[in-house]
Amino acid sequence: MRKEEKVSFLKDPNHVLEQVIKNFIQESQYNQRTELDRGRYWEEPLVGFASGADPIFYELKSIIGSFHLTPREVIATSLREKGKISLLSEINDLSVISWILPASEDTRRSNRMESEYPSKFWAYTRDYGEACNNALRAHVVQFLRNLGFEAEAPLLLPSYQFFRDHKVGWASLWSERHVAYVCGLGTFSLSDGLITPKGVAVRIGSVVTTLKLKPTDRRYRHHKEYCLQFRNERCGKCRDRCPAGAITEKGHDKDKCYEYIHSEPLKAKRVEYGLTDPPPSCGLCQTGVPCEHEIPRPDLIA
Ligand code: B12
Ligand code: SF4
Ligand code: SF4
Repeated sequence: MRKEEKVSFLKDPNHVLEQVIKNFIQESQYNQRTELDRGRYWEEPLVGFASGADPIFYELKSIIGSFHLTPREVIATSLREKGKISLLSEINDLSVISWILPASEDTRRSNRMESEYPSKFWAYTRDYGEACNNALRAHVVQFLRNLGFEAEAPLLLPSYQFFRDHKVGWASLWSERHVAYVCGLGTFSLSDGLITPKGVAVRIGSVVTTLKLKPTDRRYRHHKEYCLQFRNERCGKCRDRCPAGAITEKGHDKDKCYEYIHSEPLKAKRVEYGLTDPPPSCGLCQTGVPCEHEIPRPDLIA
């Protein structure tokens, strides 16, 4: 980075980081759907920030479980894995960067037309679109490290894992939906999906850093505020879309969802699509619903 660029970065690091993330999605080969056609996996991202000391990160230890890492624990794990844990006592400021990658219009349209299996575009987005998300995580980390800050993408830590917890069921050491919620990017829903201003048909990424950043305002007062069902609007379209019966008035049954997306017919479908050892996908509850690509309004219920 040239001297003038560094000065502009230090003046408004939030803006520069937002541009770094948007430029990556605009320009990176990883976002080209070359495996299928000339399309793109992701549309322009949304970016949000939080202070690493935001009290919600500590509340997540009770909302999710004591295993859920705070931003400080992420940096401590990162330093420990690099044999540099002695540096931890020198660290005061911590911030979290979160981004939303909205699925492209044609991917959403194709999945909207399905009622049993994910469309080919959706299944490829789960594989190659997430590989693009991983490349973006590594890119943001490297950008910050080159400027002399500590930075880590929790999902790239060798010790990162997801598992079935006895209290909350399927969970992980770092929930990117909860982190995006803290960064002002959206709220949860009846289907469990995070509804953002670009809808629910998205994937999420995040990085923790020692750079001080201005937190994004949270424009909601309840963690399910954007979902019509929780605004007394009676929607439940995601429930009708789920082929596994995993969504009811009570919410999302993670075990039923997990079993369905790991079932033999879905595996066979992915093989038919040409994906050899693919991670599972479905996302029917995230397409063909009023929250698909925006914060839903009551008049969007068909
Ligand atoms: C485990 C996992 C699963 C499990 C369980 C999902 C779940 N509900 O947690 C299974 C296998 C079922 C699954 C399925 C899918 N997944 Co998944 N999965 C994950 C993973 C690896 C970890 C999630 C986690 O840690 N959850 C923690 C638990 C505790 O969260 P929870 O139970 O939903 O939380 C509830 C409570 O905490 C509650 N809550 C109660 N009180 C309070 C108070 C406050 C203040 C707050 C904030 C919340 C809160 O709110 C939540 C909703 O009720 C993440 C990647 C990651 N590391 O984040 C991806 C992730 C959640 N999956 C994702 C996707 C896209 C999918 C699928 C569409 C599959 C696909 N790709 O086609 C389906 C969708 C299922 C659905 N309806 O949500 C995306 C989510 C996108 C979005 N818009 O939300 C993620 C974030 C991956 C990514 N990096 O983008 N997944
Ligand atoms: S489809 Fe309706 S009920 Fe389901 S998450 Fe979206 S807004 Fe909420
Ligand atoms: S991902 Fe599929 S199985 Fe899981 S809740 Fe959504 S529609 Fe149902």
